[in-house]
Amino acid sequence: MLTIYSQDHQHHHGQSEIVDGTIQPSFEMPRRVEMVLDRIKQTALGDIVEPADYGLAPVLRIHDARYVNFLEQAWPRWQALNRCHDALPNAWPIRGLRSDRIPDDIDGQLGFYSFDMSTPITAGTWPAIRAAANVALTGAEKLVQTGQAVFSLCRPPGHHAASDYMGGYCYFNNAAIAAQALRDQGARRVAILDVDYHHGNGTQSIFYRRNDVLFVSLHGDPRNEYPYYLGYADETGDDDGLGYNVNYPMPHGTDWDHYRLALEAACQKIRQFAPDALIVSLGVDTFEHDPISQFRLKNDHYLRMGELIAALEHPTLFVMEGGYAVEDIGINAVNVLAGFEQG
Ligand code: OKP
Ligand code: ZN
Repeated sequence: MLTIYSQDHQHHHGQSEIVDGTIQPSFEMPRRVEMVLDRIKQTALGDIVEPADYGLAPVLRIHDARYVNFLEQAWPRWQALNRCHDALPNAWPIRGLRSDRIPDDIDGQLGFYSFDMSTPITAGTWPAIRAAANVALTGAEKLVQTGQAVFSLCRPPGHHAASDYMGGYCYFNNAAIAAQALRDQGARRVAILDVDYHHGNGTQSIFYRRNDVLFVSLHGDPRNEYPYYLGYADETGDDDGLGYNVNYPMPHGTDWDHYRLALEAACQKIRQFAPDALIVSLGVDTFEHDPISQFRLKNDHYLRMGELIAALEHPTLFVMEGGYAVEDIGINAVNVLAGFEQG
């Protein structure tokens, strides 16, 4: 399988996040994708190529122009204030506060364009998120050209980012940008299967009123798992999109036997939709030893996951999302891809 990778992700390295009420080093670190890249080379999965540059036009098909401009300008504005740590928000426009006015102040804007404080903006964030979008877009283009499955090794991840807000380590929604690019290149229907441990709230929000992009997600139940405020089974889409959003929330402790049943049901929904292309938001934080997650999948289960996805027989683009058990992230991610190729 062809892999798309850019080393520009290395410039994005957030210093810290809040865990248990205290400041900790961020779980979302450059080594994550370097481990995946090493495993691809070790197992000779296939060629690794750099992305092309598509500019901002395909990003703006998904993201609000003011949000994109904010992301581009945030670091220089922060720096102009002589602030030397990562830019982080500290206030948000929740219930009863005004969200129809965008403040001028950088701190006000950081909160306006985010839903949590796990998306630090650093000196290298803008080039890294542009590269990640290009990695996804190059994957989409190669898929169209060859009809063969492609792996877009994106970092930072994307599925928590909506049209105009960041959160959960995500800035641009790489999978959504790729899905829209596939639509714009002639795919009539695109399905997105999100197997990351966390609900893909951003992807769901982006396509919630559309029937041309089916969103199917398997994840920790938002009753007791991040991102908490979206991902319930009764979220089935609105307007034209009614019936084109499918959530499978599962409890802490979910093992492969349970997970597999949900994945088979998810695959059945995708089969019925008969998409021209499938995008897999590939997070491997469902792993038993993931430090921030509560499912119990083991290394070999990722091979089975790949086989089940392959059985759909759709042109498939894999887009990297989460996975924080760094020593195993390469094994687990590449197991999905190898299982897919053998399946
Ligand atoms: C990103 B992706 C958990 C705190 C949650 C943010 C998690 C973002 C996950 N104790 N912090 O979906 O892997
Ligand atoms: Zn996740």
